[in-house]
Amino acid sequence: MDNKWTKYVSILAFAGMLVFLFLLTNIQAQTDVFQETGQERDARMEWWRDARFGMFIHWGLYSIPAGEWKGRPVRGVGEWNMDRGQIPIEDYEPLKEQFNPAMFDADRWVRIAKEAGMKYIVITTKHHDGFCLFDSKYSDYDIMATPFKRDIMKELSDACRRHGLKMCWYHSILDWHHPDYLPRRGWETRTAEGADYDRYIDHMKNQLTELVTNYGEIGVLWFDGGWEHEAGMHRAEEIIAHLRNLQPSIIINDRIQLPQDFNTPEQEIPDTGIPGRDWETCMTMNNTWGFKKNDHNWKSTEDLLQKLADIASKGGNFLLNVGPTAIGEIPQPSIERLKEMGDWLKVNGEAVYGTSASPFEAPAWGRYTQKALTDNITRLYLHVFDWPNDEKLIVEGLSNEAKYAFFLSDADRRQLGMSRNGNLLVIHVPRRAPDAVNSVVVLDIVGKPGEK
Ligand code: FHN
Repeated sequence: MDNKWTKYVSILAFAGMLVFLFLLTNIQAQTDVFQETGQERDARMEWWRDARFGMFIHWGLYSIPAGEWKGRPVRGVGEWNMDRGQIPIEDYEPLKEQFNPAMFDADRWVRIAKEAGMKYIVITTKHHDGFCLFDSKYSDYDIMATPFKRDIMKELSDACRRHGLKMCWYHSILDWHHPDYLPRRGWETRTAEGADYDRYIDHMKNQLTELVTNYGEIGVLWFDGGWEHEAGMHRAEEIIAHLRNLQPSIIINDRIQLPQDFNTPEQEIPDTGIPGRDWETCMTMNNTWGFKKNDHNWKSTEDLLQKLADIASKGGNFLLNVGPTAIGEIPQPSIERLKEMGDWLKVNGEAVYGTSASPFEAPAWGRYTQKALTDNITRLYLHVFDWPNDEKLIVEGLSNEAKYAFFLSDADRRQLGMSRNGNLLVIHVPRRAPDAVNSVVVLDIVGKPGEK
């Protein structure tokens, strides 16, 4: 080889080495976050596991038509108004000029959540209609394009911090508005020509970067609408590594087509929880996520409280939705239910927060949760929905020594009498239930349930 060639080869080799080193450090940075130990993961998940109860907020332009279009009802959930009503972008987009929620008060919303006993708030930064509730330099279809012109995410995240709740972002991958998002809706006339899904992912990544860098610490990135493509098309690994590099403590759900930190059953409570996985049931209080003026099918507080206990007894979290109106108010029926849930939790929260799944199958009268008090004492919480009419509350299959039982609502912790027959423990309770919905009896036992 002459001198000229040797020079070229060494320059090439050197450049190759630089590229290799660059890739290596980048891959290293991206994979580091996945290499956490079980202990590190537990530490990262701790606040979320303890929290058990959070508020979901679906809010956007769809709160203006509120389940109708041009005076006609639109079927389905409110936030799907654009799709279900087959409303072309040029008709739907001008809603942004009407979005002016004069009654929006971030502190009031956060206080409602806090008083309800909720520990975190997950809000739609962008839903499937593509409208962004935050100030994004990558979109003109955002809150700054409305007469309101206030960054709602900023106000809410500041308020959450002031009141000690975790701020979390819902973000829709599905986007009916962005020109590069594919596929088009079946009913649309927009052409798909020139659209480029990969370019859409660049855009999504830019917006996610804004969301995790401009608003302080974010608890959860709650993806949704990933079902139209596989993880590879979403560049899910790259997106996740990017988010985790920017906020190493962030918790990510399973809806970008990769399992990540927790599962998200929707409108249902899995029969036996999800063994081996963290999970969170999200649920509406009526039939819609986004506000619909004619949806009055509210679940009762009793139902919601028993669902909360059921979920906790299976080791999950409850993310309960509110759909504020166009002027920025959480509907009154939601406020009432949340207040009542909060009242119950003020007395009985210990039986929910920081507990783990029941060691036993659900008894006929209700549910169990549990907590290790010391190495040697386990506290069982007996959530009694159906009060016994013979003054005997039966705990079946308990081989451990029972130390002490009392009502969680009893500040004096007066001991309830107990008797046993083998593995059957009888707790002697008064004729009337202390709480009509869920009376919690605390039962301290020796060892872990099932140990003698
Ligand atoms: O399509 C959405 C729906 O509008 C809502 O946001 C729920 C909440 O979990 N998620 C999607 C359906 O899975």
